[in-house]
Amino acid sequence: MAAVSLDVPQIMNYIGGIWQAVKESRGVINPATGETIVQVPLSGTDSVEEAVKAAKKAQQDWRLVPAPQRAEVLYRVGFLMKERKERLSQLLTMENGKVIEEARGEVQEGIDMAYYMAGEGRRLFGQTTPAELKDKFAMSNRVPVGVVGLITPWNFPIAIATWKSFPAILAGNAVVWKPATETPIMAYELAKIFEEAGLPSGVLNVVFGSGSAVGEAMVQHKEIRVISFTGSNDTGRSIAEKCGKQLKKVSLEMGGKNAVIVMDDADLQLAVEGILWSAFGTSGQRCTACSRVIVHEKVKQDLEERLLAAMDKLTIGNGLDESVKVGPIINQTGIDKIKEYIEIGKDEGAILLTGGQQVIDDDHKDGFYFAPTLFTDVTANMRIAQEEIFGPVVSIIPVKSFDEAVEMNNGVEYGLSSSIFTNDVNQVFRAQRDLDTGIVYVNAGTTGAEIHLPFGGTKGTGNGHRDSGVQALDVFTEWKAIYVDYSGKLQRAQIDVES
Ligand code: UN1
Repeated sequence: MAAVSLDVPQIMNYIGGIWQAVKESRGVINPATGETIVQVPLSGTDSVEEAVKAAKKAQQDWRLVPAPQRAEVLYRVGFLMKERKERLSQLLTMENGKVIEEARGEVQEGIDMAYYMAGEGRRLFGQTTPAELKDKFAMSNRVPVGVVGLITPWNFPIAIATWKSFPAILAGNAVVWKPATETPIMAYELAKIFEEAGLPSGVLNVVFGSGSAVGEAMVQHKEIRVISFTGSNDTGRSIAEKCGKQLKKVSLEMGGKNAVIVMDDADLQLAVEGILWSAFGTSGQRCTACSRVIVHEKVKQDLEERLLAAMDKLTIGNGLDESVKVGPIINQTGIDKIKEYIEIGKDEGAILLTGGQQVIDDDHKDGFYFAPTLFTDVTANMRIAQEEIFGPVVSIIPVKSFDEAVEMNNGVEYGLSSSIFTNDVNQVFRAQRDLDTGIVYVNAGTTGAEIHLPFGGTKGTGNGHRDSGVQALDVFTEWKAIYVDYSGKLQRAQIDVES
């Protein structure tokens, strides 16, 4: 299956352009096989200190490099990623478990982001606007904030890293990045690509380690002026509190409890395909994964039967095998959390139609596999209808009308993604207006965001910021307003205005 291997036995930090080993490390497990594939450094706060120093120094020059030239580096990063797409994809499957087709999609998302953000090097638009006084010029533009801290998750170890690092670097910042310890290979490969693409030393610094050591040191560091985080709700909230005390800008991208709504006029077979792809792709370990199906009662039984038939055909296994549709869960802790929710669902009175178990037969016993699971007759207030499970578990919730479906969709603490299957144009337009999520799909599942649109959610999913899209630049820049008075005399705004 795997044709590629890492060219180092141990992953190293990348600080000030130098690859550095640290004393402590931990094994990284391939979730499909249980094998240790590489060692990841467990750095201390001293590494963060060093990375911030290197970043601060490098940023002084980097901010003065014209943005179109900064963009050249990103174009080269994109080319190199494209050249290595297959290698990166296989390594991604090995460390994260997602099936190879999805891994290729994720790497492509990073390539897209490189080209898109590189294009921003010739835009980075500000505004010019009339001034209220004669012989006076007014404009605004974006300036980098300085040193920014990125904390990225294991479920999209390369795409999310590109969503954050590319706009940060393009805008003239220097970066200190803590990737998830479960998936350091993508970070190592991306840092190597940046190095080969000619990024000046110190503009990107990668420090591997735990959230409690490295993450905490980044959040508390005075010189890091922005933290951009994707991960769990609890960690995000705690980061926000700490950043709030320091008046540090923080961008949070957290959980979801995303629903597919299936109306009674929907193309049911299409809905089944959309649900399958968005619920069981990445084994449900996406912030955007569908974990609720809100279905009109008239088509509930039909939909259930079709879903069960389709789920029966899903092959579970090592994602490097092209025929496998559902890969492993990231680790045993992930499995345990899913198991806990299965019990909660049963206790709450939901009906388990299929799945609900870890897969531990001879072919799967060394990895961490969980059977695609379908609950039905779930009601709004059950915990399985409210809380993020991060696994291949879907709850069917019957409703009687469009209005009830919208209310059900919105009645959760999260607001990342939603979807509706219907052929009624009036329902389509009402849905896109009324579904309280940052992303809405019509006649498609809840996953598949494209990188040139803003990615993020309402309510408990985040704190109002967006990853990717041109909006990502708002996280990594400050707005500066500039007034040039060429009248040769003192002109006082608001006072010397002729009326
Ligand atoms: C995530 O789940 O954290 O829209 C990111 C999607 C992908 C990105 C998901 N393009 O599902």
